[in-house]
Amino acid sequence: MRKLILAAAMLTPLSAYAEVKVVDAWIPEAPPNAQAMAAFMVMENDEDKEVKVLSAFAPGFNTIELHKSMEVDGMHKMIKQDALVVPAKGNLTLKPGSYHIMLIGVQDPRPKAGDVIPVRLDFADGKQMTLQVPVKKRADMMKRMENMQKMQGH
Ligand SMILES: [Cu+2]
Repeated sequence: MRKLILAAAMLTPLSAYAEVKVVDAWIPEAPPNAQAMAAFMVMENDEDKEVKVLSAFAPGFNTIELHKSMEVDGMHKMIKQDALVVPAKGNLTLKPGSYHIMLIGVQDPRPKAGDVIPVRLDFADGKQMTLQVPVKKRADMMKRMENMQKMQGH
């Protein structure tokens, strides 16, 4: 009986979570010499209180960090974040030029377009959610997003 329950839990769709729903998750395919990759997604929070992601995990990488890209004195920098905060009744968008989950130290075999990487989010209340995030060619996705974020750095 216990085994059956576990199996059912593992089949739960990626976005099923009491407080946060994740949509449009993707990881751009990286050039062969890149040491890191990034995961992007939109986190939607229907609750009356904010939700915090404190850390993340994905197999095939040495270190996972929460980052925000920003311009500091005219330089493009990535600032490590203690948490990704999804506001109450609001969204947090992880996208190029802004918040992202940094996947550092790419191990072999290197992920390529068409692969799916399980990315686990660890929330402040102790809950976890694992997303099946597709790797996609950056050019294809950027073309699609172009109209939405013309003002973003890259
Ligand atoms: Cu980063």
